[in-house]
Amino acid sequence: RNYKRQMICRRDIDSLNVPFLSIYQSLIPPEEEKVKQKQLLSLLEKLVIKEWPKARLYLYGSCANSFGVSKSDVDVCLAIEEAHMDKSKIIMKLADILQSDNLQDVQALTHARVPIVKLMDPVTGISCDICINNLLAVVNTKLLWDYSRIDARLRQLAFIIKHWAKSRKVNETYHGTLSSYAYVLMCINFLQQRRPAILPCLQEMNTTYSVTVDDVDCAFFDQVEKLNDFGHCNKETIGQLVWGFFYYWAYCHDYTNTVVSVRTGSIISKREKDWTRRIGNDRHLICIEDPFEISHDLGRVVDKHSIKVLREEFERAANIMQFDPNPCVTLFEPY
Ligand code: 3AT
Ligand code: MG
Repeated sequence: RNYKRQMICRRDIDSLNVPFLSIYQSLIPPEEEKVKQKQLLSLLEKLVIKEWPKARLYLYGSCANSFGVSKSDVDVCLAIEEAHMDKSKIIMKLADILQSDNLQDVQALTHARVPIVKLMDPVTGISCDICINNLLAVVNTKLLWDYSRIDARLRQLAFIIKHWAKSRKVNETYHGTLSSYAYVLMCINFLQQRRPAILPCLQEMNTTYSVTVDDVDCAFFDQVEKLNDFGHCNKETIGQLVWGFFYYWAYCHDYTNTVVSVRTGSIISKREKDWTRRIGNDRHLICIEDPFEISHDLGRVVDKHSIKVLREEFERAANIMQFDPNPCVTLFEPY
C-alpha cells in the first residue's frame, strides 16, 4: 500500500473523458420522464387533498436531487399534521384512498423501518413510494440539488460512482453496503477537498435558507446561481476525478480515525464525535456524517464483513483506473 500511496495518475487518463461522459449522458433521464413524474404527483395531490385539505406532497430522493438515473422509482413525502393519528393509521388510510382510484399494486407497508405506501401508476408506468412526514429527507434532497447546480462535474462523478456501485452490488444497505445518498455525500465531500476546491461548503456560508425540522436546524446558503464559477480554477476532468475518488477510498482514507463531513466541508476526527467504538449496532467502520442529523453515521449499516467487500471494491476500481486498458468497460462489469 505504501508503494501505491505514491501512485501518479496514468498519462492517458484524459482519453477516458469522452467514454465516461457518454456513459453519464446515457444514464440521464429523458425530459418526458420528468413530465410523467409531475403528472403522477398532481394526481396524488388531487386524491390526498380531498381527504386532508391541508396536507402537502413533496418529491425527495433521486427524482428531485438531480442524481436519479432513468427509470428510478419516485420517492414522495406526505406532510400532514394529524396529531391524533399514528403513522401506520395514516398509511392505511392513504392506501385506501389511493386503492379506490385507478392506481395499481397499492400496498401499505406499516411495519417497515420507514412505513410507506407503495404503488404503480398504470398511466405513466411509474412506481412510487410514499412516506409520511419525513421532512429531513426533503431538506437533504434540496441540499444535494443545490450542490449539483454549482459545478457540472459533481453530477457526472456521482452518476459514474452510483452506476459503478450498482453494477458491483455495493449499493445495498440491507447487505451492509452504502446507500445512494451516502455515495453522493462522498462525492460532494471529495470535490470540497480538491485543491483548488471544486465545491464550497454551503452550510458554512451565510444563511439564505433555513428551516427547523424535527428540532434540527437546517441552514445553508442556497443562492447557488451566484456560485457557478466557483470551481473554475480547478481544471480537473471527469477521468481524473473518477481516478482520484477511487484512489482516495482505496489508499488514502483513514478509516480508523476519520469521518467524512459535508457539513464542515472537511474530514473530521472520529474522536470529536465519539464514534471510536461500536455502540449497539453502530460500528462506525466507515464514517459518513449526515449533514443535518449529525449524530447519524450513514456508514452504520456497514459491518465487519461488508467493510472488507467495500474496500476490496475500491481497490479493484482504483487499480482498473490506473492499469486497465479499457476502464470504462471493466469498471462496471457485473459482480
Ligand atoms: P436511487 O437512485 O433511488 O438509488 P436515491 O437518491 O433515491 O437513490 P436512496 O434511495 O438512498 O437515494 O434514498 C432516498 C432519499 O432518502 C435520499 C435522501 O434524501 C433520503 N435518505 C436516504 N437515506 C437516508 C439516511 N440514512 N438519512 C437521511 N436521509 C436519507
Ligand atoms: Mg430512490
